[in-house]
Amino acid sequence: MVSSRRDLLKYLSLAGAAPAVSLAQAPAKGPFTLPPLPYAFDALEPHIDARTMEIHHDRHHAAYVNNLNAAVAGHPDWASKSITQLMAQWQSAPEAVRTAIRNNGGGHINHSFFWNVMKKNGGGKPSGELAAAIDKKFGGFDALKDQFNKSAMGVFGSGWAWLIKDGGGALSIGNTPNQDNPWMHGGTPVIGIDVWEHAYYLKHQNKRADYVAAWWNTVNWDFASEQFLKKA
Ligand code: MN3
Repeated sequence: MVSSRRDLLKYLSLAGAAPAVSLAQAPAKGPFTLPPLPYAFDALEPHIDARTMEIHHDRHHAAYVNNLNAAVAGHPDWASKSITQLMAQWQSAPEAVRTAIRNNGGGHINHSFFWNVMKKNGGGKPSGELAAAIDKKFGGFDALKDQFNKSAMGVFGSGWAWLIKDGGGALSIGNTPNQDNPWMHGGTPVIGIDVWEHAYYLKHQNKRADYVAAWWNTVNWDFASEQFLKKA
């Protein structure tokens, strides 16, 4: 039992561990890098709190990047692929690193997308061609929200809910477990929400529905429209 700080330092020293543990992630060494958050940590307040954003970006996303770089180290053919190529091809990765590429590559691309699908003073409604496509497919924005919320609430454990454009341009709503994502299945996400508890627990504890409801106030519909209009 370690009973004091001095004992702890002695214990860590004896165990060969570094006595000072920095909470900040070391810069990634490898082909993949952590993109900066495109706004301040507190930009999404009060809907998503600054502390959650800081931990989520600086630690969780950083860890996915570091672990992805570690996974492709020693596999130059995989280290040279883009993140979307990794997602499309992960099942043919060497068995020793396949799961690491799936989970950490997924974590990297999902979070890179997630930061951009939110913005300060976001929310409101989609417009233009995206709004027209949503009306046609779902019968209106409220119906889309209802179906998307059900999908987000239907994730058992950790995962994501998405509005997806498939290769033929059709919209659909679906969810994925863990860090799996539409890029793995040939789709393009239009919007997506992280429903891992780390995305909301500090502010909303176990109340995922409250977080999902708050999240709609952050959506960057301009970014969503760009994704929808992208040529496959
Ligand atoms: Mn997350």
